[in-house]
Amino acid sequence: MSIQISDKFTKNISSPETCKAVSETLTALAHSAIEISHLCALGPLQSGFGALAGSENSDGDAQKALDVRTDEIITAALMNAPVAYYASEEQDDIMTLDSGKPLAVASDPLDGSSNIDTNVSIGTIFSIFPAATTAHDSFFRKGSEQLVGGFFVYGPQTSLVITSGKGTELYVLDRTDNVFKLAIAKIVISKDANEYAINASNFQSWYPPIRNYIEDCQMGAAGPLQKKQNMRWIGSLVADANRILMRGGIFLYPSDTRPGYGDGRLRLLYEANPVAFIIEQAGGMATDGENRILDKPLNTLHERVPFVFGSTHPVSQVKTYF
Ligand code: AFP
Repeated sequence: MSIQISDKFTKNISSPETCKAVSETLTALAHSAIEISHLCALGPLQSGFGALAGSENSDGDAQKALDVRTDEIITAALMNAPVAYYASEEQDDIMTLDSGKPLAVASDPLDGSSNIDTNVSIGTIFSIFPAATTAHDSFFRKGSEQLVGGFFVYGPQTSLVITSGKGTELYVLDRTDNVFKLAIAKIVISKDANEYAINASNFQSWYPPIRNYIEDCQMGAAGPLQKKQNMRWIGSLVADANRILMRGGIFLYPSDTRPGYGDGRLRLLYEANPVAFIIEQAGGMATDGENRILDKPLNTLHERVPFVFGSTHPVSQVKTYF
């Protein structure tokens, strides 16, 4: 057993069959995460680590060898789980594993991979839906229809943050027996916070609402926010999201004027949706700057979405700048 799933987590899942299928799928993903964490921990000791795979993903991003290897590990694991369809950042189209199975999984197998060579925490983000009658309909829906949202972090701790709609839990891998164990039964994000996360090098490309908000953050106590603000930007979504879950704050990856960034950088299906589900269940908020992420229908498999999430007060404040 690679994870001790809490009763509260499984209790929230409607039917016994779906609950069993979700538990089996989570166990398969946890087992994959243990293998992936070993690969990340080996780092440069493994040949070709961090090297480019010589291929590109759906967005034309150069794929790292570990991106591709991680996707292979997860694909193999899901083939032995009750999963009908799999959508991955690393694959152009949806994979049909077994159309008779009850679940559909979307994943960013290795988010933050541009950090692989720098020993910064990276992770695997995933979303579990009930399988629909077709592969397309299993994913082209609102994020509010997710059964489960989760992400693994490969960092000082190998951890799993997850929700099934009744609060957000933290599991940590106990390496003495290689089992993910419940560490925090209910994560609660502080309503207010004085820490913002954004890639400030894009300042010249931001549209006025975000530029004005960040200028107010930089003015701190002398400005309308009336408090000194701190800034953090790790450049790894799971690491920034994990920090915000633990100590509050706001994360912003807005749309900007750069070519290809008209809808920001992060993907709705397998990045924003699962993180938004987790953040809301921890008492926070997740929007595209103005509108709730989980209400947004998916129109293209790898579509991007401007992404603002974290403590309720600052995320609500950002809305007033639009
Ligand atoms: P990579 O997977 O290419 O490293 O991108 C990571 C990411 O999708 C997300 O984890 C970060 O929050 C964001 O991109 C960082 O983007 P910038 O490099 O533009 O700051």
